[in-house]
Amino acid sequence: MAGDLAEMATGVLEHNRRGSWTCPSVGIYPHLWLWDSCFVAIGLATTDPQRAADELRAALRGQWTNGMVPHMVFAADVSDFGSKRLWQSRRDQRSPRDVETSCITQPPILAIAAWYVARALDTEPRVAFLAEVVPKIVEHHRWLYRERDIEHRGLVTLIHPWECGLDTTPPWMDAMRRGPTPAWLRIVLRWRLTRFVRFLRPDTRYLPAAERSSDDDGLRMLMLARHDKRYGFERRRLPAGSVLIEDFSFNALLTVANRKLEQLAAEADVALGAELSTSFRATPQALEALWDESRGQYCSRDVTTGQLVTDPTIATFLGLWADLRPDRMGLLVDSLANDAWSLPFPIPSVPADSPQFEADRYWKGPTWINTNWLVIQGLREQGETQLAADLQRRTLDLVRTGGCAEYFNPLTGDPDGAREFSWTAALVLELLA
Ligand code: 2M8
Repeated sequence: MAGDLAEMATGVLEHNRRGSWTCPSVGIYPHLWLWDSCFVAIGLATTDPQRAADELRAALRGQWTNGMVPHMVFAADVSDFGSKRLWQSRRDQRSPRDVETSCITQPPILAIAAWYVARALDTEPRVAFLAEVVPKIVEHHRWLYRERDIEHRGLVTLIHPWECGLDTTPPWMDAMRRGPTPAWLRIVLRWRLTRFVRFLRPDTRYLPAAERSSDDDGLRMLMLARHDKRYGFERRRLPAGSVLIEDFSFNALLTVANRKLEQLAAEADVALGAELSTSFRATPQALEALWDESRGQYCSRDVTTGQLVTDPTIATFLGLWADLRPDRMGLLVDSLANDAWSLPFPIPSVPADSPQFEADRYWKGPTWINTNWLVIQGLREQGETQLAADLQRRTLDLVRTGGCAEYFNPLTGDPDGAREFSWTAALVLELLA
């Protein structure tokens, strides 16, 4: 049985292979996405470490001279006029000259992926790999703190929901609704005219609209990207009132990545420097300020209002791997057993008792394999080996029945979204190993 599953997963990664890197899914996602490629590398490390190393090298080809690693590197042979025109990365001198990229980032799990890959490589290629990638990843972390933690609070601020990876997650959609909305967009939204421009969306050409972001959310995200573009996608230049979020899941993953990077940097003999080390130490402590006592969960903070955005989401459980305050870790583990989270096919991206829960819609309720994998690592970190093993088994069963889908209905286990999705396949390989 495990053999069949591994074979299916390997087949998906082969199908989505684009030379030295892997796209998330042929058709709907034809380019390189940063955290997707990191998950792919984590999975491939168990079967083909050299290809895994190349996957991370390909993601780093997009790195800008200021250290930023963009969330997308465009495939040269795919004409995607709309998307490339949105970013126009080459207009910024700091972007690479040989590839086109987006101008924002994504969850900072490069160091985590590099750690898994390094562990799998033999000594000689490992030394070469670390010498090549560690200085680049250090520069990326330096950029995150220099350009996105400008108040030195220890938390990185995101400027667009695409940066958090959980794109349409309720806290971000709420924050966008509060942000500045041009008059014409208010009219379009009020009269529900967005459905008339659905034909402009590439995703609904491939998948049912009911499984994707709503037209309103989609248009708001596009408009926010255009707003950010006016200010060069630079947090320092964005005017007051812009959508700015200290995102919990991003910063929790950053904490894990910082720890892995410290290990890799020591091995590769790369100095982090006092400033970066100070930032690394500040983050876990700063994350505690995002704890919402009344609901017993971690939340993101809206930098503009200074308020926590308290809609419950899967993000809180990513704190487990960050290994924050022990009493709070215990509460998180306990709340996984609550009815709203403990659905037949866990873990939903939004709990079932939330008014925003939609079982089939993208990041508003479905179960995703990457977040399950991250929670499994967190449960292991907390010494909850039985719970981790149980979630691992249920995750593998879900994919065994539904295939390597992008996400799954947490009530029925039915597959949703793209059907041959790379990070689902890759993380299955990791879980099987
Ligand atoms: C989704 O995001 C992209 C935009 O970056 C999209 O909606 O087109 C998200 O699920 C994101 O986390 C993921 O990296 C990307 C590619 O799989 O798709």
